[in-house]
Amino acid sequence: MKKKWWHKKIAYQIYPKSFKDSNGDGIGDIRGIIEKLDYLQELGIDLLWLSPIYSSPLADQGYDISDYYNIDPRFGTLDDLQELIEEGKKRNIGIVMDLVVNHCSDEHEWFKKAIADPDGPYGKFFYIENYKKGDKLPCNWRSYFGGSCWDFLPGHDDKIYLHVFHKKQPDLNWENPLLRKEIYHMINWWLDKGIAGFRIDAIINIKKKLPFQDYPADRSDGLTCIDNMLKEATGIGEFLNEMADECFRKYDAFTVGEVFNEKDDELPLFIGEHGYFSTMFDFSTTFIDETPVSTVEPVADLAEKYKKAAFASHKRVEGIGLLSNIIENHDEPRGVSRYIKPEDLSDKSKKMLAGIYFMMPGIPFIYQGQEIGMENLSEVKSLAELDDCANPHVYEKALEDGLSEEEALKLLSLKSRDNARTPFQWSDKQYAGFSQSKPWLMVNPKYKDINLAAQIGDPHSVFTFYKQLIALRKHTDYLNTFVYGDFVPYHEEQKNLLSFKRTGDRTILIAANYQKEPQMLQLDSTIKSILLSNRDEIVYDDNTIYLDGYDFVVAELEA
Ligand code: TEU
Ligand code: CA
Repeated sequence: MKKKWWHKKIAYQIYPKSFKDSNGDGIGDIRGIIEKLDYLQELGIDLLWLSPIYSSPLADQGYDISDYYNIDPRFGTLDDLQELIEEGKKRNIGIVMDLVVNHCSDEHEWFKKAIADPDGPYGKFFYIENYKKGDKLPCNWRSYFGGSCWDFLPGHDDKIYLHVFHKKQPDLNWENPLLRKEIYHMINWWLDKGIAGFRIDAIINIKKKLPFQDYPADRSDGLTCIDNMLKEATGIGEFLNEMADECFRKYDAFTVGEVFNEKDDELPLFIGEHGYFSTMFDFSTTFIDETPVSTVEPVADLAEKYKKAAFASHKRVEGIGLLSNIIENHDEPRGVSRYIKPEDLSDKSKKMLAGIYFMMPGIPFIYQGQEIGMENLSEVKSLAELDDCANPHVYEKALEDGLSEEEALKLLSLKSRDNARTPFQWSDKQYAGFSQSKPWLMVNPKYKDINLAAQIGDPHSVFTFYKQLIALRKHTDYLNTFVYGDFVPYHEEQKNLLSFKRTGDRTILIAANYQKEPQMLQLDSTIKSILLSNRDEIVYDDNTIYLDGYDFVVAELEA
């Protein structure tokens, strides 16, 4: 693999609204991020992805942008952002902005102009169709947030527009070269400010299968999941390649795509040496608990499913490119609550999960609060307690699938995107030290036990373990092996054991006992030294490691 500057980086995702509030209005902001840059440097991260902070009505928390060239006043100003970029540079931290270009806000001036003159140039920036009440809709696609993806164009009873997400997020028409030109101009304007690159939102949706057509209904609402359309849409590569040529490649920018549903033969095009993106997220483990019918039942064989998914996706890209590894993000529940059985959740098992995904090939991304082991909400009392625009759909579908109201709320405590969006737990002080006043979203009541202040000086804390993981990955003796070494699954068939080698300049064994019962791992070469573990003393001899429940170990082997 040809070496690129970002291969060895460690990234951290900030959800600005919930990270740190600097001015006491209950909303996190850019100055709050600046305050915490030293903290992020201490942790050891190199890239900082900010979820959107552009001007926005916040219908989908900033993923609905009304001005791509400005910062929402709730988050700060362009000057604040410039300061963040400069202060980041001083600490070798590159800022990665969120690029949301499948759609904009219905309050963006393009959409306002389209409403004023649907047949004019800005009408063609969107998907607008003629429609009269009672007609058949152009297609039966279900919006990701529930309901039809068509709504009346405001002020027009004879025209509708497409939105695959929220109705305040009209889809941009990428078939229109004028729209694409505007987008590329905007991207370069940001790159000229000195940012390191972009995380690219929902990008797979920019190519629609046209003309619009129905797909078989998959629920009683008569609608169809957008995936059914995406499977048949071809030609996205022309847009992505053009964007890479016009923008990213000129700046050697770092880009990470939020890509789903890609086909095997497209992988080199997406993340190969001359790919559209530097990398893309590995979402494979987020599918292991996905069920067509809503359920609050725990997943059977969690550890085995996790192993299969993660191993397969890294094998799939071997020799092609690097994935970006996550256990959670702002759209997913907390990884520790999801991938560890509730009865087994402890600092030790949290460290094990961290160790596994960190030592796989790829670029590790830490989502804010993950490094202190933040967990899901234990209970949700009512929908009103939460915020996310995706919740009502999850709740209604649960009821439709036969769950009781109580179970539907339980499902939200397991699945809602708000689990990851509660304020960062800085301390056990009021509002978890996030703000001087009541935060926009409730603080997770677990903050008294789980907070940074309690962990920062503790050699056994989850936080300290993350620091150690980062330091180990960056250690000059091992860096090359962790970044470029082969990924060799080891005793893959041994149940609830997740073990692999990374081989290159060095031979490194990673082993995790993903269950509470002890188990042994046979060795085929002797251990030279233990590089890291989540237990004071790992027990081993020349042939065997004796793993206790949830033990995690990284060891250098004799080659
Ligand atoms: O997410 C895109 C996406 O496809 C999903 O993960 C989506 O969040 C989920 O299906 C909704 O329940 C991105 C962003 O990460 C997400 O926060 C935004 O809501 C979405 O795009 C729209 O911009
Ligand atoms: Ca604020």
